[in-house]
Amino acid sequence: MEKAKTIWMNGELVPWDEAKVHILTHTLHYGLGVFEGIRCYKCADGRSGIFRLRDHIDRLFQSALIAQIEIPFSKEEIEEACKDILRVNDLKEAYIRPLVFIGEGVMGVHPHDNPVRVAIIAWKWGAYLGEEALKNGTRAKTSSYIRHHPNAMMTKAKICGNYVNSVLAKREVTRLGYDEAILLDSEGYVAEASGENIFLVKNGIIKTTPPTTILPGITRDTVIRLAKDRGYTVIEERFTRDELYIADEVFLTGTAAEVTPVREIDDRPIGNGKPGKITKELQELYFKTVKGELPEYTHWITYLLNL
Ligand code: PPE
Repeated sequence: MEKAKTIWMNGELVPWDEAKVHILTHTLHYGLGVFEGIRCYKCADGRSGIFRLRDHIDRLFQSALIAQIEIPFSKEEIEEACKDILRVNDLKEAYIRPLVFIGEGVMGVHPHDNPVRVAIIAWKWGAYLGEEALKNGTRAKTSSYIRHHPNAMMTKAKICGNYVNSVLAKREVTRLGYDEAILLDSEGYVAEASGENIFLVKNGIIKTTPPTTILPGITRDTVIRLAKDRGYTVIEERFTRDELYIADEVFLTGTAAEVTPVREIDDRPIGNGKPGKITKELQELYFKTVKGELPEYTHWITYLLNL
C-alpha cells in the first residue's frame, strides 16, 4: 500500500507513520465502529471530484445512529476533512476511508463514556478485484458463510465488526482459487458479495437484491439510476443462487469494485462466460458518470479546488 503523507485524526493532521491508537481502543477489542469508503476521481476536465460525498457522509451518520455512536463532528466538518486530506497529500485520485471508533477507556462490552474518535485516511487504490476482472469478469463462489441476520448484525450499517463475516467468506473462496465470495442470507436467498452488491440480467431485465440483508450500496443506487434513465426495467427482488447460474449476465457494484462483471459462479459460466452487453454498457456509463463526463449526473460530484 502506498503511504500518503498525512492522516486526519480527530481534527488534526498527523504524519502517516504516527497515526496510532492505544491498545485499549474499545473498537479493536469488540468491533463496534463505523466506516465509509469513498472515491475521488480525476475528472475529464482535469479537476478532481469526489463521487457522492454527501451520500457517503449521510450513510456514515446513519451507520453511527444504528450503532448508537455519537460522532463528535458535524457532517460539514467531516466533508471538509475528506477534501483537506486529498489536498494536503496532493492526491488527485484516491480512495477515502473515514473511520469512527470508540477509543481507550474501560474494557468490557459496555463502552460507557470512552471517547469517540474519528480518522480519515486517503490512499491510491486501483481496481479492487484487479484490472483483469474489470475487463474480463471475475470468478465468484457461493460461500459457506451466510450474511448476517439483521437481528444479529445490522447490515444497513457499515459497522467494522460486520466485516469479520466478509473476511471469513473472502478467505474461504480465495483459498479455493476463486476471486470473490457471494453470501446468501439466513433464508437461503442471495444477499451480496463480501464487499459488493450483486445484480443479474435476464432477457434484458435487471434484477438486484432488495435492501433487506445487504449494505444499501451507493454504487448500487447509482447503477439503478443509470439503468432506469436508459429505459431499462430494474427489479429489486429476492432470488436464489440457481437464478444467478442461468442469468445472461451478472455483475457486482461497490465504491472499491466499481462495476465488475462476473464471468463464472460456482464453476458455471455466466452467459457465454464473458462480460455481458448490458454490464459493459453500465460499466462504461458508471465510469463516465464518476469522471464528470455526463452533465446530467455532475450534481453527484464535489469538485476540489486548488488541485
Ligand atoms: N456490500 C458490502 C458488504 C460492502 O462492503 C460494500 C462496499 C458494498 C456492498 C457496496 O457499497 P457502496 O460502496 O456504497 O457501493 N465495500 C467497501 C469496502 C471494501 C473493502 O474491502 O474495504 C467499498 O467498496 O468501499
